Amino acid sequence: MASSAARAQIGVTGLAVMGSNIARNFAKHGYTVALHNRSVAKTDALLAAHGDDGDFVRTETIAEFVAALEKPRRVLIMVKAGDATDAVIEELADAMETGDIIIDGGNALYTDTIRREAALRARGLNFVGAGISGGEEGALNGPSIMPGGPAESYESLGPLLESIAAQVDGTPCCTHIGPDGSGHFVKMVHNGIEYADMQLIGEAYHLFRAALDLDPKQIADIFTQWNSGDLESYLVEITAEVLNQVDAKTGKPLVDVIVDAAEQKGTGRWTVKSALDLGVPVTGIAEAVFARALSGARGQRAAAVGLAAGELAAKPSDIAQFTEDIRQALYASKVVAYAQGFDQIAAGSAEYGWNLTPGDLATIWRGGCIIRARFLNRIKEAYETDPALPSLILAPYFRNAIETAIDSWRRVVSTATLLGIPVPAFASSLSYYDALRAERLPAALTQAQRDFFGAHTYERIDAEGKFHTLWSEDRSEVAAG
Ligand code: NBP
Repeated sequence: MASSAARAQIGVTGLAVMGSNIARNFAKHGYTVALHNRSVAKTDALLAAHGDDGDFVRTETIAEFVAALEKPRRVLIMVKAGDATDAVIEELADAMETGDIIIDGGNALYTDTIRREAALRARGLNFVGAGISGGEEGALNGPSIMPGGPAESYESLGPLLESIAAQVDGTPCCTHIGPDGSGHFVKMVHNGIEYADMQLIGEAYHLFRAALDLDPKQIADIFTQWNSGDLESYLVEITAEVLNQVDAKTGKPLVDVIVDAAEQKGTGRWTVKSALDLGVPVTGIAEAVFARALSGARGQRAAAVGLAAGELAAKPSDIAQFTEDIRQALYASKVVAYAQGFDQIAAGSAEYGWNLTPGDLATIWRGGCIIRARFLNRIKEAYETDPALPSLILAPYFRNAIETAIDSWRRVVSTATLLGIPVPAFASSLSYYDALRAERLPAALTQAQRDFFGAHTYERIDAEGKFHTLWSEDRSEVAAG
């Protein structure tokens, strides 16, 4: 620790778990880090516990904090998203100068980032909304970082962020995403995909228990085995660890003593709301968000226990075959969830004029973040081969993978249905796939109905233009103006 001459290369304000760990990560990489927190106690606690990690500058006020930084100043805000972020930005902006850079590393809603970037640009300041994934462990040892904002600011900021990010095959899991809110938008969709991935893993686990009567330890062994194949990923790895955990108090598997009501902080919901606005079907993510909501409706669920199940089928007798079916269903459904997430990113990019590069995202999600997976190498390759892929599902690798998985996928969804086991994400992903590949959809009927009650018109398969049937007259067809 040293005096507060203007020598710190980066400042971090907001020293709760995320901010502290990122500050330590910068310090471990040889940067001098100015520290600030609203309540000084957190700054001192960090210095007491980890002051030896590197060169820190302790500050108490925003004025001291800003004065401790080299120009152009770079300040990373790691406070609670929402009003707290606005309050901190306001205080900082008053103390900073033209050309300085304010980075918001919190989980901001991307529309807030768009608003903040425009307001700060008007004041001559660079604002970078940076999505950061990887939780506290990632923050300390290498997160995946998704910085948006002005490209010029990345010239000065990029090398710092890239050095503290996770590295995969020598490539940092950090790149400039695009203008204004694009970094937080992409982080939001990343979190949506994370919701879908977790839900799919949950459904696989539930099938093992309810359809095959396996216990958590046996299921942990299966996930461990899966983690050495195509499904290798952080979430599959930690699932095995979680399922192996025994509760010290009862001696039961920990998963059996945890209340089965999933909570959510909101980024999954944001993803679905944004997808609705953009008109992108992110069915896997939406099912995951709704599945958490349903699990949380504890009163309703308690009242509904014992409702008729109907006649249920016999459980699968070939455990090895059904285990393989579940693996294939998980993989195929995962491809759908990612395909939908990438569609949403493409739609957001078009809507806001961001010009995003999907392959870059697959590259920086390969390490550091919660959805890191072997599979992302394949997505990276798919977009490198064809940056304009209409859907990830159409990339040869994934097309073939689904072709291999399709029979298993159908067996899993139909077996689950016949056993009364809910698999909303597996089933909706399969329906999405079937709808995407269908030559005709019932949407023609929808259009006719809309024309019937609202004269909303329709297009014909054999003529240009819009048409309307005179439903309440002689039912002849007229060209619509
Ligand atoms: P929290 O989200 O719990 O925020 C606590 C920090 O915000 C403390 O430093 C607190 O200061 C500060 N703060 C608050 Br609350 N209100 C403030 C205000 N009005 N003015 C100034 N400071 C204020 O911390 P976290 O879990 O470390 O997360 C930080 C950010 O990173 C969040 O936006 C979060 O969404 C995001 N994020 C978290 C994770 C994760 O895994 N936890 C992952 C990725 C991103 P105080 O000490 O004085 O109360």
